[in-house]
Amino acid sequence: MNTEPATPAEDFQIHPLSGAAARPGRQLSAPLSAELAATLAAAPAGAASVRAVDLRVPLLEKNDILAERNRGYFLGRGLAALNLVSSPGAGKTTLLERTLDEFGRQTRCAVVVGDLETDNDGMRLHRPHAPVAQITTGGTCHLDASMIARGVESLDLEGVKVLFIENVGNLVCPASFDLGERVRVVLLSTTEGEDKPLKYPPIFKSADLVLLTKVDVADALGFRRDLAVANIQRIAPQARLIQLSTRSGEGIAEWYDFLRGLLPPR
Ligand SMILES: Nc1nc2c(ncn2[C@@H]2O[C@H](COP(=O)(O)OP(=O)(O)OP(=O)(O)O)[C@@H](O)[C@H]2O)c(=O)[nH]1
Ligand SMILES: [Mg+2]
Repeated sequence: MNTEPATPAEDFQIHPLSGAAARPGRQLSAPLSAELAATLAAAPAGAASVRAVDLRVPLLEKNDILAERNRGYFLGRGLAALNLVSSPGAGKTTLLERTLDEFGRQTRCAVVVGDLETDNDGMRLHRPHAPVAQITTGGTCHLDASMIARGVESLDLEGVKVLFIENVGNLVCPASFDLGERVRVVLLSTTEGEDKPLKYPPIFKSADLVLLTKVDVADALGFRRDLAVANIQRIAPQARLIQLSTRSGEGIAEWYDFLRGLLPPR
């Protein structure tokens, strides 16, 4: 069960100066500091103190416990679980469609796919030979370990060797949420620009594998692959890097080799 407070999109607006999201009627800093100043001024000298409480900690601790449970479950079943994260539209579903049609013919795969709304991706990924579960988070910007546990429960995992988890398209929120995966795969597409690893480092720092996707259109876009590679290697030196295009097929064999490397020896 998701314990995060629901925050419907309509509750947010874009602050015109900072570009940050703020709730209507409560601007980001000025009224808050005025409130604080009034509280401090009203309190007798030395009686008022301000304490920052990080409310995310208990939520993440609970998630980490559930993620370890998932990891043990996957390990026990001999299942390699991969968590695919990226900004919206980087090509996760397209890559998984092709992967199920090719790699998935020899090796039984399953998918859990998360989106804010719609089951479009689940429908795209539906194949008779690959069980798929769609999770709609209804506003939450990432999957969490309990959602995965429930999604997996609904699947027939008999004979499944590889579980793909397609996370909600978002380059920020999924970084903090371990799902119990063995491999975290971060996709960066050429349509996003070379600088994204520098601007959104946490997700890249948590990657085991970075896929630079849509390289077929790199030249047309004036996208500098060398610069993107340098940025990825600077922020995520721990991660393996594969440049690929699901459309042209470049790098796809390397992706399948990577997947085969996760399978237990025969
Ligand atoms: N040129 C090119 N386009 C691609 C490639 N892969 C995906 N696309 C296109 O990119 C768009 C988004 O692809 P999706 O696979 O839906 O992206 P996604 O990451 O699953 O998107 P969300 O689930 O919404 O986050 C689609 O129009 C795809 O056809 C590729 O290798 N080359
Ligand atoms: Mg998708």
